[in-house]
Amino acid sequence: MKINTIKTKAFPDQKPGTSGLRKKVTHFQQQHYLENFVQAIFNVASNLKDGLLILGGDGRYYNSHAIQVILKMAAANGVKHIMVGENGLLSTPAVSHLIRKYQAIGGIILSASHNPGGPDGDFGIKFNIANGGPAPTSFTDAVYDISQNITEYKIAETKDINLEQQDTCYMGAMKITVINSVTDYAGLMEELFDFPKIKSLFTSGRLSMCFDAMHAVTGPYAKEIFSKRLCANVGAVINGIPLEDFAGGHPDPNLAHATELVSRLNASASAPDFGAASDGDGDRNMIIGQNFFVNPSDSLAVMAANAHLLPGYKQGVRGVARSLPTSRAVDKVAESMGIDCYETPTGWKYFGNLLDDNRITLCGEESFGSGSDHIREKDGIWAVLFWLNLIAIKQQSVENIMRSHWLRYGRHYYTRHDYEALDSAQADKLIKELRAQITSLIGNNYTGYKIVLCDDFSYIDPVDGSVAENQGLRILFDNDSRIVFRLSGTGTEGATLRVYIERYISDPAQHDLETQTALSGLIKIANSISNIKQRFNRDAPDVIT
Ligand code: VG1
Ligand code: CO
Repeated sequence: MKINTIKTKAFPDQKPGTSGLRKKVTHFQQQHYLENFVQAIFNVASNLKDGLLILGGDGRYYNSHAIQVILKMAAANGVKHIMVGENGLLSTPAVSHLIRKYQAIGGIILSASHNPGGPDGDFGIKFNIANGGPAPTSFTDAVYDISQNITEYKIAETKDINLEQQDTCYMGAMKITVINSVTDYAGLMEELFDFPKIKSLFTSGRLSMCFDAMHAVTGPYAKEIFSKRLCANVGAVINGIPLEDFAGGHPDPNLAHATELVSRLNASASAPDFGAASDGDGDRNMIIGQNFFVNPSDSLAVMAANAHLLPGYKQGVRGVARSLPTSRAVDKVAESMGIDCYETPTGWKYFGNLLDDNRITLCGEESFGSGSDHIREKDGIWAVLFWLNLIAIKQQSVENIMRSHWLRYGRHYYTRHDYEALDSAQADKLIKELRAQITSLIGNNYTGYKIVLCDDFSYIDPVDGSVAENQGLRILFDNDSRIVFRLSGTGTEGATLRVYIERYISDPAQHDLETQTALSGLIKIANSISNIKQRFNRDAPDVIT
């Protein structure tokens, strides 16, 4: 096998964001762009030499091409063994599991998650380390540094590998195993949840479900787990065939994008009892009931309060964690259980140390992500199974489970307003100006709301002492309400400003308000503090979740 050393020049924009390097497909298609970044990964993860690498992606456009390139570069860089998903498919949680199960050195996941795909869509690449979790900032910074000084990369000159069937072959000295994308992951789920109990919900006709795979990676996982192993109703999985362009949609499981699922759940006559969706790479989840939406922050709180009822968590919950912008619903549960609740910056990588150090069992983010110590990623199908198992135990609807939770702990009304494709310089200026004035806001009074704390969130990791600064501007009011401003680290067009708004109401008589109405006072305050509408000449957010 011939190994070529190719001369290249650095690209200035290869700094990974919240979750890997994410750019337009056309950007990745520039000559050497993908190769430079992959070489930088191999340089930093030098222990991949003589070790195992897990490789797969969400099936979006450019996935197959990138996999062949990475295989050839891995062979040229001395990787000993690669396990790759059949047809190049592996969900993010499945990669995390495979890394742990087979003691791999790491994994490469090709995905831009919930961003649209296709030739004009987005592509992305993430690296996960030996614990199964996203590489920490120290690793991604090192990759970026190398990418800025790169002059050459190594690649084998050989033919493409057939990924269409499970098989073992060699590329030079490197072993390649094409594995079933689903089997190991489905096995793990069977260990955590009571499959016979969930199955009896379906076979006795007590529950029907609809899972929207959004033409992304979870289709094969959902069919194997929900339809085959749990015998769910006919039509339990929709949009279950992964497509390179996700049929033109955003594979983003929320009310704005999972519209087919939502209309099915709201069609009174024939509506299934339980609805769920996952994103491009299978790590996010949305849970809904008939005409009822479960806010992801609430979902985490419900999980924390009930995990001990489920087989995989019967030892109880050691502690919980949530990202800064996630509502504090889970804090209430932790408080009443007398366990620790950690507040971290946005992105799953910040949960890794807490999980490895056995400080937490469950963690989650407002962005439709929840997970546990079973792997080191958020996990969409896992969350769906968690809810199904809970329904089987409680014999209650999604709505009733949520309402009884509010009754006990109070309700956190919550919304996120996204302003997309803003001029980056203007968006940076807004954040800078807010940061400069933020402490002077303490004590300000708005009708019914008094500001008691304002800061730019910084986090000191309690396990390794690493520091993450400037993670979001937070404004806390005396009645437990909160506003957070931050810029997205996953967008590929200009800047996306996220405004997170939360209001806590314990009085059950007020648990039936429409969310945007309940939050209207705070929405006005957020705008008057930041002047978003005037600054960017926008009437309304682009996406409300
Ligand atoms: C977004 C979410 C964040 C999540 C990240 C990756 O990041 O807000 O909570 O961890 O996406 O999720 P940002 O920086 O755009 O706000 V995924 O499903 O893309 O791997
Ligand atoms: Co995702």
